[in-house]
Order: sequence, then C-alpha cells, then structure tokens
Amino acid sequence: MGSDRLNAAGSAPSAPRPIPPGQRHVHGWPVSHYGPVPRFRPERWNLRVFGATATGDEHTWTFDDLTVLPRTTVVADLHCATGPTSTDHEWYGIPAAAVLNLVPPAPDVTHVMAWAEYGYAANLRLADFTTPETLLATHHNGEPLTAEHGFPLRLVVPHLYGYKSPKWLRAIEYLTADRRGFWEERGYHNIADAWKEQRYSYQEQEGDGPTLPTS
Ligand SMILES: Nc1nc2c(c(=O)[nH]1)N[C@H]1C(S)=C(S)[C@@H](COP(=O)(O)O)O[C@H]1N2
Ligand SMILES: [Mo]
Repeated sequence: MGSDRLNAAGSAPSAPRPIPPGQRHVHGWPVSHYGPVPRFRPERWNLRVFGATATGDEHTWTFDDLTVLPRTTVVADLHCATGPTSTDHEWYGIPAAAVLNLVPPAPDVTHVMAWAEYGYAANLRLADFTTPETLLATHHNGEPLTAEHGFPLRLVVPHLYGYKSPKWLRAIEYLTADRRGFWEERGYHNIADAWKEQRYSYQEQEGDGPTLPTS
C-alpha cells in the first residue's frame, strides 16, 4: 500500500498518490468488464493499426513482432467510473506514442479508436493517447497480464476512467473526426478525465464530443 512504502532513502514513508474526486480506494484488483474473457490464440492474434495512416496503408504486428518494440514501465492507479480505484499497478509495455512513431498518422488525425476483442472500443483524443503514461501493457507487477485483466495486451490510460483502457486490445484506428466508443455511446463521458470527474455524457460541454441522439 502507498502509506507504508518506503521512499528512495528507505527511511520515511512516501506520500500516497491522491485519488481523483468521488473515487473510493479498493483493496486488491477487482476484475471489471462487459462480456466474456476471450481465449488467446497466438496463431490468429495480431495488432492492427489502420484508418488514416500517413501512407494510407495499414500495419499489423504479430504477437512475436511486439518483442522488438520499445518498452517502458508506468506505476499508476486504475479508476473505474462507477467509483472503485485500485492502486499501485506497475504496468510494463509499449509506450502508445511509439505506435505513432512507427506508423505515422495522416496530418489531420485528431483521435484514435482503441479496439478490443468482441467489438469493445474506446475513443481517445490524440493528446490523451500520446501522454507518456499511456501504454500498451503486456505485463503487470512483473508478470504477464492474466486473461481476465487483458492478456496478451491492454491499453492503459491512467488519467482517464477505466473504460478508456481496453483489455484484449486488437487494433488502433486513426480518426480524422471523433467517434464514440462502446461506453461513450451508452451514457458515459466522451473524454472521461477522472481528475475532472467526467463520468457521464450528460456532463459533456459543447465540444467534448460528437452530438448524441436526443430522445
Ligand atoms: N475489452 C474490454 N476492456 C475493458 C472493459 C470491457 O468491458 N471490455 N471494461 C473497462 C472498464 S469499465 C474498466 S474499469 C477496466 C477494469 O480493468 P480491470 O478488470 O483490469 O480492473 O477495464 C476496462 N477495459
Ligand atoms: Mo469501469
């Protein structure tokens, strides 16, 4: 736990990270998602980058191809928009910004759609996707991700609510106009900044997202 960790000097407790407004700390790491846990079939698995790439071509990596990509470690908390925050996750994986370096987007790309198995998707502003803390994680606390937490690959966007961190990631689509993902078209906030408590779509301001159908 944050409160009994030692600092670099090994003598005094380090300050725990604050958690966003309206969140409650939960012990352990609950599993939370919609639908079943997919089975990983390495021979069929790939990670696709498609949409508005600079060349117009899509790019795919097999699971083995991922091993040559750059890696980084990020320690962060995970905030579910329904309230629970689980803390001190050490994620290891590919910085999302590296994807943009390796497969450059067209100049007019403003957003990405992160696609997971079974059609789950989350849209992100390019700036949220490229923050240094955003990564395509393969490992958690030094071990490969477990199936229920997203093995073999999940996106992690620590400053946004958990629904912006798709487990079982399969593709990144470059968008030249914003489009809502799975929860974003079902009542959840299009941007989802946990520190601004952007939970629900009714809180959206002009410009926060594509117009929702009104009833
Ligand atoms: N593919 C997929 N990824 C998903 C979800 C989902 O339903 N499907 N749920 C999201 C939500 S709402 C949260 S809070 C986090 C929870 O991650 P965890 O189960 O690793 O705690 O996963 C996110 N990623
Ligand atoms: Mo969530």
